[in-house]
Amino acid sequence: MAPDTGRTEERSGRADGVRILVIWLILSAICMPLVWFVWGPHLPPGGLSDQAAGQRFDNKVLGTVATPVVLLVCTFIIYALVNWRQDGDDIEDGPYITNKVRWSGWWVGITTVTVLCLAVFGTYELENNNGAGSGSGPSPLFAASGPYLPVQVIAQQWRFTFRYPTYGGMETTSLMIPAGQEIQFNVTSLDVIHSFWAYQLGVKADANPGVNNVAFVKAYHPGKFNVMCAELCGLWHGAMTADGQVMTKADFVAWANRTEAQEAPVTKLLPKYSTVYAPDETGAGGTYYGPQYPVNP
Ligand SMILES: [Cu+2]
Repeated sequence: MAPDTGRTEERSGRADGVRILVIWLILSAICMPLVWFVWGPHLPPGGLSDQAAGQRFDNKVLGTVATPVVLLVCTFIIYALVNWRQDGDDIEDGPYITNKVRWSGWWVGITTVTVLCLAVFGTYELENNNGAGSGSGPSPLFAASGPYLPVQVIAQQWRFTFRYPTYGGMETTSLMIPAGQEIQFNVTSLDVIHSFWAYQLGVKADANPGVNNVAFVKAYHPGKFNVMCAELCGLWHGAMTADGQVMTKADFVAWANRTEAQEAPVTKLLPKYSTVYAPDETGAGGTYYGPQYPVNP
């Protein structure tokens, strides 16, 4: 009797396996296109810039690859709950599964290849994003070509300010950029480590004191975006936000010229524009703003 039972169990086990496989394949065939075509266009961070669109593509790829993995786990769990429930109070452990070397091999092999491919894909996409996510320092591996507008992002506890070296080195508290033009962000800090995160632009770059971290972005069309700090930097880290706006080129030039003239009396009190600021060297009185400025509470 014993050998017969074993063979019957093996046959029914195989039938279960085939059923799980078929359910999984059907669900994957339905859900993968849904993730790519229906959910994909709504994935963050949106499509305001070249870099944001690139990150949305990455999220679509990762989401679509993750779908069959999630479905396999869910299918197996639900199938087991429905079909292999043990009735009654006498609950015992099932038989141990041993000597399934081939299955273990497939499992380890497929998951290893998947993870390694995603690691290569992710690293390439991060670097190929013009420094918008890789934090490559002053010279990103892939830099934007063509003329670009340099904008400096200065982080400090707990505020971002923005300097425009081509507009007299003026400093503003909101980040304005023109659409349709490459922008070169030069990100630095005056004190601790912060992280400049312009969410809808798809730019996140660490702001380190004494380092010029360069990231490029090209916005497609006018629109608003949020700037926030993405590195826990002290008590008011959560309040370290700024407004951002993409303007048409003409509007931007008009705004920049107007602001440069307006701010001229203040700009001349600032340290000379530099890619990094060491308090002792460039900041009057040992601070960026100098003793003539009131200290913020
Ligand atoms: Cu911060």
